[in-house]
Amino acid sequence: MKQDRILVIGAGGQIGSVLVEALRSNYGNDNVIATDLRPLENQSGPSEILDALNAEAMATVVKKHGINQIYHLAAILSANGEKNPLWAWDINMRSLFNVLEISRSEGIDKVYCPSSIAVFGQEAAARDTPQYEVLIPETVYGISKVAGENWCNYYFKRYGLDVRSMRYPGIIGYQSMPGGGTTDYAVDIYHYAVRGEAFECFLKEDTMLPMLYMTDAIRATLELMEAPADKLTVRTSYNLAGMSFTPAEITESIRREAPDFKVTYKPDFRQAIAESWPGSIDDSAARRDWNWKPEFDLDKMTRDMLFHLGNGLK
Ligand code: NAD
Ligand code: AKB
Repeated sequence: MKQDRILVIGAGGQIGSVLVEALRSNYGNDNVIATDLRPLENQSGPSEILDALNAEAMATVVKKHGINQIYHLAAILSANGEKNPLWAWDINMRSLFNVLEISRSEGIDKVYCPSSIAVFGQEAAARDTPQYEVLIPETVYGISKVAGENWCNYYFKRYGLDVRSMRYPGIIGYQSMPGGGTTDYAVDIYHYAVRGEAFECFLKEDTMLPMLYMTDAIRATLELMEAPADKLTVRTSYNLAGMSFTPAEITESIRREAPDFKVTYKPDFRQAIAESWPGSIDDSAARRDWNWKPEFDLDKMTRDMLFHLGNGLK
């Protein structure tokens, strides 16, 4: 059987840094090439600096390493994107076009390009948002993800490129820090809790958002990528859900372990972004097609986060 050779683009980010290690334990350290704009440290396998906007450099890395699968994780997220919309659009779209075109021309077997719950806007159902829903996002990030999903679907239908995608909710993990999104507060809050510091939340206490623990997100990614192609009925991007909670609820969950933890609320521009997103997601298509099932709820995640960040608080 052919040995898979995997290129990860944007490998230094919140998800990439964890996914690379998971891929290396499945496929072998030397078979996963981690790349990012910035130098990657503490690597257990090969890594390179690669600007995803540089098509020629990307093609060279693909050929040099005999790559047959690409995970494209480089992107500008929701909050950072709103600070400079045309810059965010350019990076998110141009990097995706490079990945899709090189994958097509180099005969790549499988491509992974994640999307986000940011594809939804105010017109979408606010609870249990269905797989096929009106998509009118209110951030440039969301617009780029809607366009990206459709381009992935186009390359699948037109060229037979096996592109797979899921709409991650906010991802929470102890291994890495988030990179400029609206759900970042739900990672930061744990770091403040283990340091015994009060936390100022940039969202209102009752703002419910869909979230997913990193352990589940990595497993979902690997499961989707390993699923038989003929089982996949969604080639734009699968809805994915883990849990939903508000800042008040995550605070209560942390207080069950650290009763003195203090949180205040000072909503900023990210409140409007959060309010344009659904509070919960219907992921029945993912459950049906590739047996998706999350394992972590809020309290289980809290215990695991506090254990890893602070070795438990009690
Ligand atoms: P991140 O911001 O933490 O990491 C992105 C990485 O891409 C960074 O290391 C950055 O240096 C790199 N990068 C940026 N521009 C680049 C370029 N031109 N060339 C090469 N690398 C470049 O993002 P993340 O949270 O790890 O997200 C990964 C993917 O998952 C993105 O597509 C994101 O939209 C999606 N996603 C993430 C979340 C989440 O909560 N983290 C939720 C939904 C979707
Ligand atoms: C963000 O907040 O921008 C990301 C996402 C949900 O896509 N975490």
